[in-house]
Amino acid sequence: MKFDKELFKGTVLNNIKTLYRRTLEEATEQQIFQAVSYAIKDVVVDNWMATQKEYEKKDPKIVYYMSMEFLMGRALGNNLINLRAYKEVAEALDELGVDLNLVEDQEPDPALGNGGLGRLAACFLDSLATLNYAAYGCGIRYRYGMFRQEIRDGYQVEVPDNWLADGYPFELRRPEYAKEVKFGGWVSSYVDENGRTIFKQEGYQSVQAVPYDMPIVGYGNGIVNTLRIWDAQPVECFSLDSFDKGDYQKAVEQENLARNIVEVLYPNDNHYAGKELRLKQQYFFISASVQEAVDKYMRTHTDLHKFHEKVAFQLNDTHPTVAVAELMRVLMDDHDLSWDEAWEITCKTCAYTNHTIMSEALEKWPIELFSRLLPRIYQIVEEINRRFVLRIQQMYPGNQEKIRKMAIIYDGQVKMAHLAIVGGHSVNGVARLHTEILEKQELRDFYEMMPEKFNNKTNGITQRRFLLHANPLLADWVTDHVGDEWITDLPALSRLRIYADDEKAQQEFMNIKYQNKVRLAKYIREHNGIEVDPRSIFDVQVKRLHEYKRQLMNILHIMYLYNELKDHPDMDFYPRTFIFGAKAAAGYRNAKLTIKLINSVADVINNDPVVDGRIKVVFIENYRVSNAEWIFAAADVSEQISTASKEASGTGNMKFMLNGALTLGTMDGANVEIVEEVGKKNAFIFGLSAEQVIQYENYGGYNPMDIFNNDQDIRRVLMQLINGTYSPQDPELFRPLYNSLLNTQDTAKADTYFILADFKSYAEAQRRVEAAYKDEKNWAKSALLNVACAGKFSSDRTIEEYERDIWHQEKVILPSKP
Ligand code: 26W
Repeated sequence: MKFDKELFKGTVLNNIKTLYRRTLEEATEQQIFQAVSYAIKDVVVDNWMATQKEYEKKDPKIVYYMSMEFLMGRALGNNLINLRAYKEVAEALDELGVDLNLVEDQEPDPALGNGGLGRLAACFLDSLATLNYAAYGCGIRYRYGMFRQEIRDGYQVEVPDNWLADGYPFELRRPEYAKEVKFGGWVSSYVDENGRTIFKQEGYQSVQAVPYDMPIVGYGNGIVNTLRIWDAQPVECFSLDSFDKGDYQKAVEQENLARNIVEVLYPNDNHYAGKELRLKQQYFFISASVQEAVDKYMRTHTDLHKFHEKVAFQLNDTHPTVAVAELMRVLMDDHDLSWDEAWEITCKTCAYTNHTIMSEALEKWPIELFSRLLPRIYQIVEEINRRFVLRIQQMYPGNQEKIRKMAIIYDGQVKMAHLAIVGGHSVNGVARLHTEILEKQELRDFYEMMPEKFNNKTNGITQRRFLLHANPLLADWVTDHVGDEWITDLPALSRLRIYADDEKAQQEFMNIKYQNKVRLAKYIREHNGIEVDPRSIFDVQVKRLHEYKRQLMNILHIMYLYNELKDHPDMDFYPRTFIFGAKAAAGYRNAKLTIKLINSVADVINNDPVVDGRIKVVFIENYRVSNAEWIFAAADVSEQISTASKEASGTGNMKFMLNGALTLGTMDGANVEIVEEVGKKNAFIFGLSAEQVIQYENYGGYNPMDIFNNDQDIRRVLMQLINGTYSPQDPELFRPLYNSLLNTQDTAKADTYFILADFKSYAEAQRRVEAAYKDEKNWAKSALLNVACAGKFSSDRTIEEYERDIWHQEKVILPSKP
């Protein structure tokens, strides 16, 4: 971006004047944020129009990334980074006496996602734009995003996230692209003069889907793609007219439907709840997106048979899977294609990404609900199923078991994963191990029937946000040493290897880490009122709270360390700050209780004079993208301790690595590939392997009681869960956590995540961490090597693999690059 500083300053001042009738001195920080954002938007919109014009001219294939979640995080700083204008703008604002960091801090985090899957979608949009690919993100404009987490008396309290309260400067309403979406009613059919059966949905309720566009700025290439999120409006306000006709009831219902549908993001991560409104949300944004994709295609093409040459739908987990049936409906009912024609196009257009093997996450809609809400879609799914079952019978004659396991509709349920696999040409997992488990275990029957569809796409993250923006000190240091190619070519980081043994480099590197720890310590002081020592080891676990991620194992180990310190107050002990950040789904009892436990343990340990500050436990409230950036930059140890086989990939692990933290983890998800890149010596690996875990599971679990009875350290820690050590007012408070580990009635239900089985191995790995940190030079070397070896984990690499194997897009280069 050719940056005219004086012009920019003038625009900001003028924006404050026209938006608020104020001078800079009179404006609030929020008003300054708005004024600065509108000044930047002005530049972005020019590039946006130029990009879309070039797309019209070149007519490239377009990817539609369909996702119920986009965890974008703040846009202002990111847009400045990608416009390559961050430093200039910071300077210009400084001359006006304004601190860009404080301005950025005024932006609400658009948190239209839960965790990994939503953030991955955001990283992918960044990479697609940066790599010159024409793409849309398609999603929902939730009025309330991920709840804000407050901690009161150690408990999580959910507060609504009204992210639109002050107006969001980077969105653009596009009423001209509104679409009607129909729910309920019935399907009537008749045969027309050509002998074709025509289907018509009647007696339905509908809502108007109105898109809002957000610009997705590519890094330094002038490209601006679009995130299109749909708002819902009543089709028509109910009038006296409908009142007179007795349609009053229906009119009110339609208005309520529109109001409810986009009201709130479901805060469940990895847990299917089967809520009717959730299915409405899914069909709402998918129907609108599919209709628009077809309309857009038809504006410049005539032959729908070549649709898949110009359009790809990537389904982000099964949540958008009704797209398969909706595309069939639009092609057949609105555009007169035959079943076979429509089916071929649909299969060639759709592709599905699986993000979890947790069985409680599988979407299986009761046919009663599904057919009532989406009668025409249900008909189509039934026909897809009928034809698929015929195929199964042909391939495995007489094998009823195969039908039971593979049918799309079975047992009164519509199985969305099966629909996604059958209705697309590609199925991918998100890390090598995860894809192997899909092929060998979870989706084995499908893999045997159609192995050609299966492929792996190991996840990645965008270095623009998670290094360049999050960690400016390290970013500058890296650029000084190996140039700035890494910003768009992360493997270039490998040039840092030659500095791994360089003592000066090691010292500079550790000094940067120290400064980032000071920055985080300040944040913790301001937000938690806890004083932490930046010279201690920052040992961090930040991610959604889930039993399989084993935050419980982490805090139990801290309880064990505390016992050690109490027994041996003079023992050799390197000071450690344990940092947690995690939101629990609102209805997830054990997850919420684990948060309470962490805070209760923190209270006791942080205030015990015997500990004398050698252990600090901090729970960072309201973990989200914006504070994550500071946390990754400040971490020494990255806790990636899921039960092996359960974490599909993980992406936080990559963000830590890129910022020079060492992984303490199991051989799970992408940890396997991280260790492969950086070497076992530069990570701390422990615990059961995925294979061992699966073995146990297939043979009826294991008995944690054996461990409890034979290991006095573990026994003591578990007793402390139920003897009031951490809850003197209510010794029974943590009983449910204790029971989850030692359910004495049914061993198959005890410790399903193998916490006791892995505990000793984890404690031993933690001792290795401590020993390693004491050897400062070696630690610095390992940390530096982690950065140097992070090249593989850019989402740029991931996207190029999707391109090579699934999407096959051509790049669009703008004639006049900025
Ligand atoms: C139906 C409820 C529900 C909601 C969200 C089920 C499943 C989900 C997501 C698939 C959960 C999720 O975010 N999975 C994470 O996806 C990341 C990106 O691929 C992976 O890195 C994580 O390992 C995986 O847990």
